[in-house]
Order: sequence, then C-alpha cells, then structure tokens
Amino acid sequence: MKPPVRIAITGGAGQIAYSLIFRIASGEMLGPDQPVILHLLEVPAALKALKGVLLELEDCGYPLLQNVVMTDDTNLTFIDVDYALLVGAAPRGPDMERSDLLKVNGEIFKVQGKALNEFASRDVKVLVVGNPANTNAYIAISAAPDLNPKQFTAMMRLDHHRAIAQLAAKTGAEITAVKNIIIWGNHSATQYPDISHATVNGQPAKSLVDQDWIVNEFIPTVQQRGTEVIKARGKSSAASAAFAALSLMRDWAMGTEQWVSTAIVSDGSYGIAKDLVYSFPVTIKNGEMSIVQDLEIDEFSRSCLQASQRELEQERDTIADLLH
Ligand code: NAX
Repeated sequence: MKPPVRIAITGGAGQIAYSLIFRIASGEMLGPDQPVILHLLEVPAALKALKGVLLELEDCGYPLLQNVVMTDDTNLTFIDVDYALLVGAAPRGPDMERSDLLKVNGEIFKVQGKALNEFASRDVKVLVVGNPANTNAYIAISAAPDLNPKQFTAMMRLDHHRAIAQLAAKTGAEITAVKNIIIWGNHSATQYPDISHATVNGQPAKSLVDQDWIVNEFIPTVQQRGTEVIKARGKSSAASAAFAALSLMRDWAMGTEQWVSTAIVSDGSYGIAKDLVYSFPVTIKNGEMSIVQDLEIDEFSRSCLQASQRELEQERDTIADLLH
C-alpha cells in the first residue's frame, strides 16, 4: 500500500462537500490504491452537522480512508496537507453588494492562504472553489509568499463541462467526441466559453453550428447555467461542482494531454495582465500546468477575453486593501 496523502476540504458540512468527501474517500480522486486522510474544516456553528458527515463516513467503511481530522481551526486543517480544496465561503446575503461579498470572503481566503503558507506540505496543490473563486485564489496566493503561485488554481472546470455538454447535445455527438473547448476569464457571467478551436469527432466545431447559435444560445446558456440550476433546484450546483473539482484534481495529480480550462496566475499569455487569476486552456504533465500557446484569437474572442479581464481587475481593486 502507498503511504496516505492528506487532503483538506473546507466547508465540510456544505452541500458541495457532501458530494465531494464521499467520492474522495472512495478513491475517485486519486485512484483505488491511494489511501487518504481527510482534514475537514467548518465554522463552529456547523461542527455539529460536520459530525453527522463523519458518522456517515464511518458507516461507509471505505478501505482507503485512514483517518479524518474534523476541526474549526484553520491552522490545524492545513498541517502537512498535500491537497487543499477550498470550498467553504460565506454566501451572499440579501442586502449584500458583490463588493461586500468580495471583502467578506477575501478575509477568509487571506487567513487560509497564510495557514497554507505556514503549515501545508511544500508541494501542496490548492483548488479554490468558493466564490468569487478567481479573486479568492488571488488573495490566498498573495497571503502565501513561500508557496509558488502555480500551486493554486480556481475552479472553471464546471463551466468547461457545461460547455462540452451543450456542444455535444447540439451536434448530437458523444461527450468524448468534443475536444478543445475553452473557458476564458472569470468564473462569473463574463466568462467566455469559446468553441473557436474545438472539434467534434475531429471536425471543426464552427463548421457544424452557426454563429447565431454560438452568440445567442451557447455562450449565454453556459454563462447563466448556474443561475438556471438555482432557479430549478432552489439551491446552487452541488453534485456537478463536486464532480468538476474531482476531475480537475485528478488531472492535476495524474496529468492530461486534453485541454482543460482552469484559472491560474496569468504569465501574460494572450495579453492577459500578469498575476490575475484567469482561466486559460491548459495541459498538465508531472503536476505542472502549461497554458496552450499560439492560438489564433479573432476580434470577437479578443473583446470577450478583455471584458472578463476588466471585471477581474475591478475585483482586484475592490480587495486591494486586504493584501497588506
Ligand atoms: P454551502 O453554503 O452549502 O456550504 C458552504 C459551507 O462553508 C457551509 O457549511 C459554511 O458553514 C462553510 N464555511 C463558511 N465559511 C467558512 C470558513 N471560513 N471556513 C470553513 N468553512 C466555512 O455552499 P456550497 O453549495 O457547498 O458552495 C460552496 C461554494 O462554492 C460557494 O461559495 C459557491 O458559490 C461556490 N461554487 C463555486 C463553483 C465554481 O465553479 N467555482 C460552482 C458551484 C458553487 O456555486
């Protein structure tokens, strides 16, 4: 048996975690031969509910689950962790502006970034799921100067899966026939789902659908899918978000030659301002993500990329005073 790896999950009593924790414990993230120790963080008021999750985990008797640490102490959560999935975040209250939400969550991610910096494994891989995910990741990175910014990513994988599903349905193709979909930018309504380089069964996607469908159906459907789920379910996406988080972490650990979309610190590729946490198409090898380079960007795409960059710059300006 391999030695166990430690995986932190914040917001352990929340709805995404309820889907995520059990799948990780069953081996879906790191494979059927990798034992795991889970570190679950919650706010004090939710520890009782988290205890219920722990009882259910025990009742599953997962062979790979070696231990569970359950706590409301951020520092304790991140001691020696190899992976951290930062899912917990404060929800948007009824009278809250988006800028208020940015600040409330900014404080949380600053504390967590500091704790990761001090206590996590030096090779920790951190996925930020809690919203506003890109800017939360930006804050956590700023608070963790001893870690490499490349050890952080913010989740765009759900948007990536949504885009693949829409294109597959439109063209009547299998999901696996769709390749090279890209989501650029922020995990918000300014994200740009891009099929310019996508193929379906090896054929250019753009030759199979018309521009009107792309602009007036495909893009808004993917951008607004989270809202559509909330309207139907009365709650935000949870199982699909958990699956997306698992998929990204598995690819990060095992590698993938397929293009996947994830938000990472910009190195200036495609003219995107350096240091913003922006979603790019990447491939992953030996735990390192590389932005797919030299893609042609037409005028329409360029304006979409820039609109999402502008929003991220505004978010960065809103939380500027948290960085000191
Ligand atoms: P829930 O409200 O069900 O759960 C969040 C949990 O986090 C709660 O149990 C809460 O007590 C806990 N929490 C709050 N502050 C905490 C802190 N400082 N430390 C530890 N735990 C804390 O939300 P859920 O549906 O699970 O969603 C979690 C987050 O994911 C939200 O911010 C949500 O907006 C975001 N999402 C991000 C997605 C993405 O693609 N990046 C998609 C799904 C989801 O909307």
